[in-house]
Amino acid sequence: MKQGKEAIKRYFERIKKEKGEEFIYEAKLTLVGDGSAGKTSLQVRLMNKNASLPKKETRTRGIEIKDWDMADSPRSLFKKYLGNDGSKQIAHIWDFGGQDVYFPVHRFFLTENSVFVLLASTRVPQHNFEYWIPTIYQFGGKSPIILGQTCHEGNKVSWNDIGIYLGNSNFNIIRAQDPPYYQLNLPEENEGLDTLEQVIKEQITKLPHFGKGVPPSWKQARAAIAEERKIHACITFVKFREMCNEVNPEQFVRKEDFEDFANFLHQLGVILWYNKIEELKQWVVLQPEWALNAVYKIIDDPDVQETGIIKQHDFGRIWEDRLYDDKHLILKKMLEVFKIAFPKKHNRQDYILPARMKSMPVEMKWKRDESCLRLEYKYEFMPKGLVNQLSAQMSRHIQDNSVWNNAVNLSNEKATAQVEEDFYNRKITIRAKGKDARGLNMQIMAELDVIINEYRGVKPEIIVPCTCKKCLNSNDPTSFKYDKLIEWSETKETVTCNESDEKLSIDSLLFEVGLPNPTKEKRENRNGRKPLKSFISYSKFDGEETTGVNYLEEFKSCLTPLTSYNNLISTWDDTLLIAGENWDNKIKEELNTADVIFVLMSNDLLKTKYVKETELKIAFEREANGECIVVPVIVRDCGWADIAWLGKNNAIPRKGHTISSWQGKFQSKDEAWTHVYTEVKKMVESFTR
Ligand SMILES: Nc1nc2c(ncn2[C@@H]2O[C@H](COP(=O)(O)OP(=O)(O)OP(=O)(O)O)[C@@H](O)[C@H]2O)c(=O)[nH]1
Ligand SMILES: [Mg+2]
Repeated sequence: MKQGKEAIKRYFERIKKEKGEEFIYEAKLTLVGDGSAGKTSLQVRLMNKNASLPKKETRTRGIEIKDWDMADSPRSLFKKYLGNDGSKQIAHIWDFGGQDVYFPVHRFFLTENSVFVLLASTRVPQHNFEYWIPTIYQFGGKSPIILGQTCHEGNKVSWNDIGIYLGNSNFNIIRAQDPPYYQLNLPEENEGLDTLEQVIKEQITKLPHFGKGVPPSWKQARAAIAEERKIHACITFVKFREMCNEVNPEQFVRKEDFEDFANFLHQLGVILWYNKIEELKQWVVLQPEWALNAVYKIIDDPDVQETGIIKQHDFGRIWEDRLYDDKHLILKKMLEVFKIAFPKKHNRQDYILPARMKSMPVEMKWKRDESCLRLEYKYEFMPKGLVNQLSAQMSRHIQDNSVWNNAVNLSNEKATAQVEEDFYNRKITIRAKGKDARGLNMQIMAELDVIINEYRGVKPEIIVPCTCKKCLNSNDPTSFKYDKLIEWSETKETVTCNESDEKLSIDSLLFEVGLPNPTKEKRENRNGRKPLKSFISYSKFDGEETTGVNYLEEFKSCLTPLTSYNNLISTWDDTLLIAGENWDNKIKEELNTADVIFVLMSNDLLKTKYVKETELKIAFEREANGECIVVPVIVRDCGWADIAWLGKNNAIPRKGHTISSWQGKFQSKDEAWTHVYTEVKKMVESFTR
């Protein structure tokens, strides 16, 4: 949000500086829906009303991106929305194969600020919107979704079950009048096409970047990129910078000048640039089809399909085309980062492609087992392939190649676990046994949390099965919702099993599976004291985008045992500001009520005006009055100690050491953070005593 605001500010500065603006009318139109839904048919007819439709047997393999000049269409309803400055008005139509083996690739190319058309055919009874709509929302955010029904043999069908999506304000579904979706019958003289085309165009004009003025230098650089992409599919970010700089050396100077422009092109659907992904941000893909089709080639390869394994020599064979010369590394990184495939544990040259693996055979499924811990995650909307992503994330722990497209067996020295996805019942079951079953369970839950956090609005309900004697041997045990157990634990200690009438301790039920019990932690919190309140002062320039490390998040994670586990201290920083809140007031309020003020020290922090004049000023005034303590945490090298009123404070980690240059002083960066943790813990304990 903050980054967004900064980017907008820079955008206006640029236009002012360059004394004028030019217009780029380009947008990304993404066609989605199951195989044979009619996506390619819509794409060809939008571009040419008389084009012949694809034959039934022709499936789109991989992805096709076509540039549709929207103003060129004879019945164009489009010109009326635009002033005509002679620019072309292009929608980059992304049309991809809808078969479900391709599903893992979606997170790769569904992006924000695109118009989505979601099609389903009346030929099949299922529209599969329970997958598509949340998936679009997860990666496309509030992008508009237009629902289209392709009427097979003219059959119109009532979709009575879509109220749940229309009623959910997260999903930006564009409603037709009645029915609330658009019906199409292209073979019958393009029935419904005009209306759909008009809605698509209306939505494109409403996209935030469409037809907005851009600095003239961007238009020049856009043209240079168009030329370059004719020659190269993928270039380094360094080369991208050089190109922009060559086009206009005065306007492309700072890091942000290149990054803002690259982000803009990514949203237009012109390039792929994954700026938030460390391993990929050094590359700019000028031809998105090149990267996506390289991945599709792997998925579609008959040998790989057979085994689900990509052998080292398969890469050479599948990507033998000169197009892929010297780009194998980045393509493999893409497979890994998007968790489509991952290296094998003992032979890291070979990769596993879970989407092409077989389902878990019945005999491999764990039987009910007394010593087995069990836990279920239930979803209202479940993203596909969560367990595949977990397999990728925890590949080091996969037990003897026991990985399937819907399940995985994981192990550490002291325990084994089986994680199974039941997509149709929207649940994931984790079972664990062995000496440290609880520990392994906790590890799996933590990894699943990381994966789920990448999906907007997906929050599973955690179900804890009853562990009374009767339920342990039953196929249908009583189960308790985790949230309910927490709620009950505030007023009572036990729950009763409906089946056996046995009483079970809530604390033990949760402890056994490794789930936290915040109520218990609160209860146990020494002397019932309230947790200390802390404020974190930091610079946003010490974040991922500029330094490659998010110091604020790393600091907060190192405090987790003190914060979320033991409730001894709480933290506040300005990422917790709510949209619309008066930020200046709120920051001052938090500063004035904090017991501890942490200052994540760096040159960027010291030079921030607001930090100097407000945050540090209040912090040291309050400290001088004995109202709080100020703790400098030195994240990056800087001369903080020479500032008189700062230098007298004891800083962490050890004097003279910083997190950014931990080498030589600590074994690892983790050790540096552990040192910070220990010092903060000592400080908290001295308060509590
Ligand atoms: N009756 C009818 N048939 C259509 C319509 N649109 C497409 N079809 C037919 O449906 C079949 C599949 O259409 P495609 O456009 O290839 O479907 P797709 O969604 O691109 O499929 P994949 O590429 O496999 O994902 C073709 O035989 C089309 O002629 C329509 O509006 N009405
Ligand atoms: Mg197609």
